Amino acid sequence: SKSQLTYGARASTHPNPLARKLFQVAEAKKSNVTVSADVTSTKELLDLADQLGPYIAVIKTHIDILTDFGPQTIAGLQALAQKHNFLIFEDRKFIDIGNTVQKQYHGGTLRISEWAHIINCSILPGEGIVEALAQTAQAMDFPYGADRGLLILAEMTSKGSLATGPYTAASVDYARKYPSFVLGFVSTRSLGEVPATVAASADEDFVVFTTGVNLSSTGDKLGQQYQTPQSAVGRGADFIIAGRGIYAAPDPQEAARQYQQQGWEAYVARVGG
Ligand code: 6AU
Repeated sequence: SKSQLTYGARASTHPNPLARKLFQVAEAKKSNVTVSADVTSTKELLDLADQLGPYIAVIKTHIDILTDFGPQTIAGLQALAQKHNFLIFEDRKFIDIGNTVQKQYHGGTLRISEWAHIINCSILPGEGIVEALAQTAQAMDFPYGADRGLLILAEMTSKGSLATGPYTAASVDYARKYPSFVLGFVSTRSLGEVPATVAASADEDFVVFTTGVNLSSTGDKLGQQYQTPQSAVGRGADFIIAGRGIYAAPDPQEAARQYQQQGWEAYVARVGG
């Protein structure tokens, strides 16, 4: 695995342009934090994005939980992404037949393909979901098509998750089959050791996003299970995703700074700085 290398080194050699951009942003801002901005109004979302922008590499949205989604949501988010140099990840978790996910990804009410650099999907439907989403991204006109990427939801953080074993191994197989669109995984660890069927190529460098990161809690009442930034990065996370640990803190900006610092220190330790 390439997880011993610096983000800068991975940015200069990665075959995928969006992965290069991710690593460049991380390096430039000294942040591997993705904030999961799970708020329910456009104002709250944009306020958070503006406040936390300096400390994060990526903002993760659940755009369908907003009560007032509209063109101003997207315009605002894009302007702040420019202002603060972060990327946008819509956590839509596509999970359907190819024909349906293409319509959910491109067009519709949410127009996700137009503004989300990163999306994710479950592979429960099989390989076709990855192929369908890749087709849609690749058919888009410049500048969109060039910087769109997918994270495969290879594991889940919730108690009793069924995303294990053969499901996780198939996630690695599909990532290897669609390297120009699949950036990597949402998983709790690096998946290099998973017994996949498709062999790794020499330049393989999947990006690992690990969620369920929280400094002050071990879980919630609905089965969420947390680990710390240190633990996540030690297990292979390249980007740590924190939601309530940041946005529900008494001072979200201070919390973001703390996750940034801890995530970065853990990364520096991993690459032997
Ligand atoms: O830090 P939290 O618990 O407030 O929020 C965690 C965020 C939520 C979940 O929808 C999401 O991460 N998530 C995911 C993702 C990102 O795909 C997968 C998973 O296994 N667990 C999880 O919590 O927005």
